[in-house]
Amino acid sequence: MDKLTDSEIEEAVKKLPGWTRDGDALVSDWRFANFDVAFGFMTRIAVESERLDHHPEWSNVYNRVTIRLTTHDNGGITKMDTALAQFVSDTAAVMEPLH
Ligand code: H2B
Repeated sequence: MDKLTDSEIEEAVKKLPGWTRDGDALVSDWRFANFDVAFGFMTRIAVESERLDHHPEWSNVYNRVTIRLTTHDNGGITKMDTALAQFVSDTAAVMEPLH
């Protein structure tokens, strides 16, 4: 899996609601109504991560979920990260994130 170039990452981030670039990773921060919704969001992402065999670095505090996506196998951002980021944004969109 090839690393994306700087301009490919820039283009991808423009189309990924909630995501920014932080060096070799895509990062996002989400808040929901309560822990139950936040954990449901994480569960959906966990299932998709297993399906893709591509896993997030993340943390959860009550209703807040912080996610960092990078491809460990080659130390950069790849299409696997943009694919999972898109899934995360699509999933968040139906779970009424707080702003
Ligand atoms: N997740 C992430 N984020 N990056 C990887 O390089 C990666 C992964 N590699 N999940 C996968 C698992 C690899 O270790 C297994 C063996 O396919």
